[in-house]
Amino acid sequence: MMNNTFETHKEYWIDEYHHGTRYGIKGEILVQTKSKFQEILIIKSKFLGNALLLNNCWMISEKHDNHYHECLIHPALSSAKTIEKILIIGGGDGGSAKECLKYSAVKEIDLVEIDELVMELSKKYLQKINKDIWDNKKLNIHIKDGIEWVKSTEDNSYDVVIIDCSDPKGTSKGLFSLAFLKDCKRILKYGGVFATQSESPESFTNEHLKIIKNIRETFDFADPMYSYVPMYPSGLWSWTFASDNKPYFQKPLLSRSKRIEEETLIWSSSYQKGGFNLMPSFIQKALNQS
Ligand code: SPD
Repeated sequence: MMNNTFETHKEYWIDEYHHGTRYGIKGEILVQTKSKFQEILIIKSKFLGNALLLNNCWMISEKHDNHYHECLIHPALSSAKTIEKILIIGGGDGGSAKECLKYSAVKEIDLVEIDELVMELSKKYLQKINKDIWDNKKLNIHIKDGIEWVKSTEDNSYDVVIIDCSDPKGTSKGLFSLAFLKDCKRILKYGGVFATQSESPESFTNEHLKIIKNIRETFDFADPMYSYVPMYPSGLWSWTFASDNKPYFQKPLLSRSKRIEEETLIWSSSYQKGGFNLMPSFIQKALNQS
């Protein structure tokens, strides 16, 4: 939320308000507009680079691109049985697709983003995040509703399904529902991995618990991995991975992870092992009770 009046080239504190606490970044406003779906604000900050706020919630900054996208993508892509065909729902800033394209075994990515304006503005203002992905022949962009996309997709279509969305309200709410998760399971191939951002155990406790419960109800195996994205409420964040038959996501394949680790800033297979073991005790207890 912007708590000052707009003036070009001037810096303001832009805050996400949550439970009476402010999570703010100081910066110059580059874009302030509204799409068919949401309010969009892009700022330029000295420390975090350009940063995107949707409906008053921080989404990403150039500085935290790796903190968020590496943790969403690499546990899934380094471990699924095959990784030829990937589906990304959301991810209009391009950060998730960029991480997927680091794997030479990936042949095709369907990126399904509902808000064309977020993607267009990300192309212009978040180039450090999406780099040169837009011309990559492996990337198919679909400006469509992700829920409808999975509903109309044939069984066993994808090796990995990634949900890179905002918090579970508004257009993103349905991306955490049981009906949607069931479709995700149905469209995954044998040995496939599902991955979603799953909120903060600290600042979105109820949402976090509900997401894990729904995913565990849908798939044979599901676990959250924890790490930090300093710009998000509380800084502590989670990503939940799921698969059937075996918890594939727990074991990165050395043949893939070795090369990817050369390029990452945050993720590595040993970091991931720690992240899966970082579940706060109160979350563990709450999950055991239900
Ligand atoms: N509260 C922030 C949750 C945002 C998760 N998605 C960010 C999108 C980055 N591609």
